[in-house]
Amino acid sequence: MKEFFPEIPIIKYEGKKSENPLAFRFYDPDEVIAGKPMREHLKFAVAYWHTMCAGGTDMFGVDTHDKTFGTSDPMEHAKNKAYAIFELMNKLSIDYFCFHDRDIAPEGRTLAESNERLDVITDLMAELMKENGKKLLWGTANCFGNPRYMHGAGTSPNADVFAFAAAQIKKAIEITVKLGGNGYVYWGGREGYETLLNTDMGLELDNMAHLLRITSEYGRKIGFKGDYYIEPKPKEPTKHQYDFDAATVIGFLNKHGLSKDFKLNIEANHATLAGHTFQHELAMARVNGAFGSIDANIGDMLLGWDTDQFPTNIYDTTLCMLEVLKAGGFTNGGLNFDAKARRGSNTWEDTVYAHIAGMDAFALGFRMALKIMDDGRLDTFVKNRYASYSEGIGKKILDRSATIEELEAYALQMGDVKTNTSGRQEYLENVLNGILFC
Ligand code: XUL
Ligand code: CO
Repeated sequence: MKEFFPEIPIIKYEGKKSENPLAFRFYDPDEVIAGKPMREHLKFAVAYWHTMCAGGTDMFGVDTHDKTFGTSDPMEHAKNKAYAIFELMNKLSIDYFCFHDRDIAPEGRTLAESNERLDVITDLMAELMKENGKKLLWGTANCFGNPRYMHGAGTSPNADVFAFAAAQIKKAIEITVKLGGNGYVYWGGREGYETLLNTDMGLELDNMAHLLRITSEYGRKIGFKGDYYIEPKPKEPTKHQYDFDAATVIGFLNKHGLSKDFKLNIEANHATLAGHTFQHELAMARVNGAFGSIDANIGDMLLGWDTDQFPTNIYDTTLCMLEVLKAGGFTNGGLNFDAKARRGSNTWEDTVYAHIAGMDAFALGFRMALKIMDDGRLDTFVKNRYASYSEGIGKKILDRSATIEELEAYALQMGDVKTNTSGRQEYLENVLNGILFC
């Protein structure tokens, strides 16, 4: 196999005292914790679009990180990226990757040419996956980058665009199935609007549901056994994205009879853009039976956009992993680093440092989440807080046997609520700190 990063060694676990920047301090892939190796609990994935494609371009300047892989020929470039991502995954002990169709093979002049290019690259990928023992966490279609999608894909006012998007997604599902993908993601790229002065919202939402239905049914027909995910995001690129947050998407799926076949891919930075915590979005997915996968990153609270930074905040990763454990762990999902090194961090060493930082942050968060569960104080507190539902009128409310008349008679006889116990928020925050740092 061609080597693209001879300067990067295989990253090993050296324990928390290590000061070697090219080593893990908390992530020990083969350490068995809670019944299985850490790599199976965390299921890290490399995001093709950031790690192999994005070179740091922003509104004010061109790429700072050279990702040409030594060629200007588009297909040669695509092949080199494939070799390079497997080398990186091997060196970082990452078992999974995720891609958009256009990340792995450049778009051709026609849909047929684009599809042929995908066939060539996915043949190579299938070989590389086998050779290196790597798996596809999920695939997706980029139905937002090309100018044809300027008004959306499934929600475009132009029926030709809807047809093109359907065909593009069909092919993206086919290659996901070909590569044994565990999941397929729909992120509503430009599915939203800028102004209602030019928008038929009802028609757009119904069309979006129709596109999800026909493409997901097609996937099942050709043998897709994995999970479909919707990835909520409230804004960017459009002002009003239809898949605003977990609750909105769950309501939409229920309305259109799609909830049986769709789960959610929760992204940390999308949660905070929606005015929620990462933990809130994960909990909302979990309590609705829709928890699926995670795009692991973090935003900057001082900036109002999707900065897609590598996650290094231990509170965030701990509370995230606590939710994952409460959901029973990942099944088909995992932790995909939908994250990029900063524009100023423009070397491959930086990309590797960034992945190490994210993996160690999640590994530490996972260890801490288990510690919180073992400790039990937070869980016990929550259980006791709802103790009034375990007997008397509360029990009758919970088993739904109390009628409205019975509740009224109870309230009349009570006169008023006599006690309301403290929520003890500050005490609990301190308990959490104690578990994390003592
Ligand atoms: C965009 C985003 C996407 C999806 C896949 O904000 O998160 O990269 O994860 O289309
Ligand atoms: Co994402």
